[in-house]
Amino acid sequence: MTESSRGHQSRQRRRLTATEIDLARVRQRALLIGTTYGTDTVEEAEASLEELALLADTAGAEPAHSELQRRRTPDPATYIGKGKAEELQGVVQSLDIDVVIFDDELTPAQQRNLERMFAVDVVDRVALILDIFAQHATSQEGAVQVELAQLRYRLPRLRGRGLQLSQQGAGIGTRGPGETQLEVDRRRLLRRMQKLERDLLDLAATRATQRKARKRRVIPHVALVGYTNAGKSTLLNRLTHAGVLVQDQLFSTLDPTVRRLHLPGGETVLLSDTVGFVRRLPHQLVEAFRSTLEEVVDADLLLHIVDASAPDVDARIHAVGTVLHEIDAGDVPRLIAWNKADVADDDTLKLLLNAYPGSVAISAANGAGLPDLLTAIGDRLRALAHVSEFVVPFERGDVLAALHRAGEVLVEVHGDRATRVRARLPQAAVGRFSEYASTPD
Ligand SMILES: Nc1nc2c(ncn2[C@@H]2O[C@H](COP(=O)(O)OP(=O)(O)OP(=O)(O)O)[C@@H](O)[C@H]2O)c(=O)[nH]1
Ligand SMILES: [Mg+2]
Repeated sequence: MTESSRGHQSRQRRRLTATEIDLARVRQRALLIGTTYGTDTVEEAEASLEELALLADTAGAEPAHSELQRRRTPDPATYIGKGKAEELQGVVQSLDIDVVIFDDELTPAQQRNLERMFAVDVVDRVALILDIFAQHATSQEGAVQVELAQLRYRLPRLRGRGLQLSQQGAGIGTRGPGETQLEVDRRRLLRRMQKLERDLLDLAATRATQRKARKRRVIPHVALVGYTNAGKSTLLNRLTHAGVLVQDQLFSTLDPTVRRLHLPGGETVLLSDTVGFVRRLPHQLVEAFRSTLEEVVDADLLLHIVDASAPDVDARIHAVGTVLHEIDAGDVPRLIAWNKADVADDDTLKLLLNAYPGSVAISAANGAGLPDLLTAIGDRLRALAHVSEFVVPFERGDVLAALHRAGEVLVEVHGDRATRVRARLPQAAVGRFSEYASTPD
């Protein structure tokens, strides 16, 4: 398409009716701006900017141009330097840009100043990620969580922007369940947030009840975690035929799914899939998704799925570690699976397998390495389980049966009035039998 025909289209687009906005969204042209302020290396800033283009694409915008600014400190008024901003004004016009997306979080004042300069919408990485989540939220809980995160993000940005935004068409950073709230005053916004928080507590209570029921059955729980698009849902589907949506897009999965999985050693575990992580996942989202992410915090073992074909494997592993730490799951044991082995470089795979002892290479797509992965999961869970001794009174056959169900009974000696049992139990189950625990002689 030539520059002039595109310019013509975009002028037409601004006159589209509301019903046609969906189509117009698809063609929003984005200018992406990254900086080296928050990153250790230029490569890391570049990788982050490339990822921003993927995020923009997932949100429905067309990344038309990217700029990386190398500067030591952000400008308080315009984030990038004034000179650079003026230069980019020209780019916005010549490339017919509809939205400028910054890779870093902007202050409300910076955002306002830049919008005035560029005369188009200016959003940041946080708004972009929130926007994708808003588009992908399907369950009631997911929708409430995203709306709450959006309102928390918008609240400090509301002043002086309400009118302006209410007159804009829907675009990145302005659409989603909360958009009409921009027209109401701060008090009503806060009331809405309080209501959402209450709703979320109710929904979380239901989830907690389900989780408690699962815990009573003391089946070990393995949670899939990893960077977005690593292949978590593909793996869950392949192992359990769960039928979870798989897409070559970021943040396809927002809602947790739990399925039973049978291991080669005969054990059954629960395997759960949930939202993927990304560099600098907005803290508003992490906060809002806390109840969903409890699946991860409560797990016996985290199965960390890493896309071994990604160019920045280390940075992604680090980003996942940061989010896990943020949700208090930093101490849950982890097993790494290098996914997409079918397309990853063989030498890279070898290096990764060596660098992370106990890790396994797999392909969720073609099934390679999955038997080894299942064996590794079983081995890790057994290693994590505790061997304890119990004395169970003769008449409590039910307790004896429960011990057999909960774990692996290693030794069972029937005495006159009681049975002595040595059993390997998952950590979560030990407490349930504490009444019958015996101190080894
Ligand atoms: N070549 C190859 N592609 C894979 C493999 N596993 C997954 N994919 C592809 O990677 C993309 C992402 O897969 P998903 O399973 O949706 O990834 P996810 O980790 O659940 O992603 P989110 O839910 O978005 O966080 C899809 O296009 C899959 O087809 C694999 O082993 N090899
Ligand atoms: Mg998924």
